[in-house]
Amino acid sequence: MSDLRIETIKADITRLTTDAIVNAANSSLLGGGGVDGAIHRAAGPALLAHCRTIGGCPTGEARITPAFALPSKWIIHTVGPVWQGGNKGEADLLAGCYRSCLVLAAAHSIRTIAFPAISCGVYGYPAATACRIAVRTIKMFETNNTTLERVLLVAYDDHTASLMKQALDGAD
Ligand code: AR6
Repeated sequence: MSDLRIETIKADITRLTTDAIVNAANSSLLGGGGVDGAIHRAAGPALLAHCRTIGGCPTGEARITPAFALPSKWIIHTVGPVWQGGNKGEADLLAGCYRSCLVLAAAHSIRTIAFPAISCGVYGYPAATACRIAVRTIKMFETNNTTLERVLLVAYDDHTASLMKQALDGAD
């Protein structure tokens, strides 16, 4: 069981100074709308140039890049599932996103990491369920022998902020 400190805030993730921020990307890793667009705009064109060398990322996995012009050091790009009704493995894939990001963070001696609500925008995942999956997966992450200390769940709107708070309060 994890001894990570998990907190939630309402913020623009591109402004945060955590060691890493997570991008809710698509499998091309070549940018898009939502938080992905905001991160690419704020990081600058060097991010896209770097992402072109990666060759994409499957749903449920993650890839790490420098953060270029952003205040954080790293961006961990993950590809959430598109919500298709809940019977297409969406929950496992979403949990895989959080886990893969934490594994990469641990491998890069990251202490603090900020997650947006992966899949809860364009990809249509019901946000209350997604927030519970996020909290459960982070709590289950084994932090023995890692540098990880603190995880921020970042909401961009009031509704998502209250769902993240409920998920945290309801977690055992
Ligand atoms: N800071 C924090 N959270 C944000 C920000 C921000 N600056 N901007 C949006 N959000 P979405 P997805 C929230 O649609 O559902 C892209 O086009 C937003 O309110 O960004 O995983 C990619 O290229 C929502 O709660 O990501 C993919 O094609 C959450 O971030 C696709 O969208 C996720 O919304 C991925 O869809």
